[in-house]
Amino acid sequence: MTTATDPATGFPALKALMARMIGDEKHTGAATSTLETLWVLYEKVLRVDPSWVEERDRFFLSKGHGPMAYYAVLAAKGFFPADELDRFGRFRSPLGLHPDRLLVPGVEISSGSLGHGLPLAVGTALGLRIRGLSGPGDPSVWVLLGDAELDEGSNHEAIAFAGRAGFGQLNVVVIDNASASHGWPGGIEKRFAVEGWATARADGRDLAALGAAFTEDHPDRPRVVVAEVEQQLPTH
Ligand SMILES: Cc1ncc(C[n+]2csc(CCOP(=O)(O)OP(=O)(O)O)c2C)c(N)n1
Ligand SMILES: [Mg+2]
Repeated sequence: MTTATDPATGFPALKALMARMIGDEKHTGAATSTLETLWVLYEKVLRVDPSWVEERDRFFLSKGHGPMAYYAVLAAKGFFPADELDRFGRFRSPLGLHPDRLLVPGVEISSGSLGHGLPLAVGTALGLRIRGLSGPGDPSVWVLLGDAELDEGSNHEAIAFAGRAGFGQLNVVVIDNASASHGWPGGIEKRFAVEGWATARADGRDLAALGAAFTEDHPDRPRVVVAEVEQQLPTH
């Protein structure tokens, strides 16, 4: 029997972990928009744990501003002690306002400057293929982008190349909170589809819907899932 005082586990436990991060964080909206997606990825999809073996799946948080949900999920999954969350953003804390791959266990790329995660992921998929690691059971590569991040032109070269190269290992999640000022509203999937990607849209707050969307097979082409959440007006 559980009581009201038992500590929460699983997704509900993230709330308490998020609450430990306080201070001058400008991007709380951006951080919380990724919570369900990150949880489903780390709980159900990514083959990654603190042992950090070479055969692990790769996850790149490209939208590096507002990393609180990322840190909460990494702590929940044992990459570092949850006590670190109490020093989030403080002097000499490894948990900076943008993730640093040299300081935070479990972080594959340093990010914060938008527009780099997808090109890096495409290069990683190419590298895995060259090494003969692009068959069934070989590492998958996942990237999380923001809708307004697609305003960065670097993404569009990467989308075109990945589609043409048919990287079935590559998976993108775009968190769509209708914050972009350049791209056509509602047009995110079309920009990927025209380059040969498989596409899907899911409710970004629905754990089961995200789980189903993230586990669809796409052996010969990359896939994007647009995870739709409530609108967040741009903070920049
Ligand atoms: C190269 C670059 N240009 C500008 C910024 C400033 N910036 C920080 S957050 C942001 C908006 C990003 O929007 P989106 O990717 O949709 O994420 P959201 O805040 O909606 O979660 C911008 C432009 C940046 N971090 N990097
Ligand atoms: Mg956005």
